[in-house]
Amino acid sequence: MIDQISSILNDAYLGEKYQIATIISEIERNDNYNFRFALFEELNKRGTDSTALSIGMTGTPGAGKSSLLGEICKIFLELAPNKKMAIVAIDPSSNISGGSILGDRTRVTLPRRDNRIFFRSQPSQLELGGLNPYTYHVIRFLRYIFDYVFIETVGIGQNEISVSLISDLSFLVMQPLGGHQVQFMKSGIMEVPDAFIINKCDEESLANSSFHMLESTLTFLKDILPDQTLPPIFKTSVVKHIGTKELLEYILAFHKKKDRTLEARLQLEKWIESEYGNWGKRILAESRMRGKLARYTQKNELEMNLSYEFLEKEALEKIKSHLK
Ligand SMILES: Nc1nc2c(ncn2[C@@H]2O[C@H](COP(=O)(O)OP(=O)(O)OP(=O)(O)O)[C@@H](O)[C@H]2O)c(=O)[nH]1
Ligand SMILES: [Mg+2]
Repeated sequence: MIDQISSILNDAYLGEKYQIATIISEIERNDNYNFRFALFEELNKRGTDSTALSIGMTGTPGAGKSSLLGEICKIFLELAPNKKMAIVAIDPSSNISGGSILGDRTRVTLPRRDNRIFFRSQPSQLELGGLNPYTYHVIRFLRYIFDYVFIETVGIGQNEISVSLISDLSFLVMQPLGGHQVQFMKSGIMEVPDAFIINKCDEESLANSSFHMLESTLTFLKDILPDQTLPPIFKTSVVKHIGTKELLEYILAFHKKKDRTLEARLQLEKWIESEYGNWGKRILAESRMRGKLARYTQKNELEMNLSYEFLEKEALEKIKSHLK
């Protein structure tokens, strides 16, 4: 597989779905280090992922995240003629089988044949707060190939945080008068989403009352919001095609990219913690303090992307030497 990366990537850049899926399947394998190393080395030779935008769409089950994304795809093809977008939908794992329980794909029709759109579904793993351990690498890969990478997840507590870590822009999707505002406040994650979407605003009166309810909740909490400014609230209806164009225009005009260096470091830390617990995290922190890993943070962005795998290797060696 590794010796074919270059030719597979040629097709992937053209939006060939089979080849993109082949690469993702390799990334999702357990023992994927060598493949990833070669893959990101090759990707970095060809370009950067720093211009791509990753967008998180989180919300309670049934809020209409998939429907919205389906609608966004259609408008995207018209509104952004030279751009490409991918969607990664993360399904909650079934407690029983560990498999995926959502029938998402039957409900939402995407313009699948178009090479500018790519869709992928990933089963989540509950112990990691809903995100598959390989989600980060999949998103990282897709950001090289696509201009916009959407991540759909069900919001059940910690999920929002995991998703926001790999999103440049994160939305919380709600239903009108769902009482989510209160739940949301209770879970103490008020500062996480960058913007809100109230979907199913099929009727104007319902839309407006929900809008005002959310707005007053946010106004009340304004002082603790990151910039102390109110995040935007979008009112949408997929059924009546209301507000979805404005939503996509907002996304297309959004240029603030998060620091990919910081993102990589946080993801590595998260991974080390899940594999080796606090002990592993401590070793990682100690070796960084000693300057061993400092060069990681000093590299420029292009080299940076490549060096997640370098850093991972270094961290593992460090940990293994402590195990001896
Ligand atoms: N009335 C109305 N129904 C909608 C709207 N958007 C979605 N729905 C319906 O809401 C239901 C759930 O929609 P989905 O798009 O599957 O919601 P989801 O948030 O992706 O759900 P999960 O992936 O299961 O968490 C479906 O029956 C949709 O047809 C809308 O704007 N108005
Ligand atoms: Mg869905």
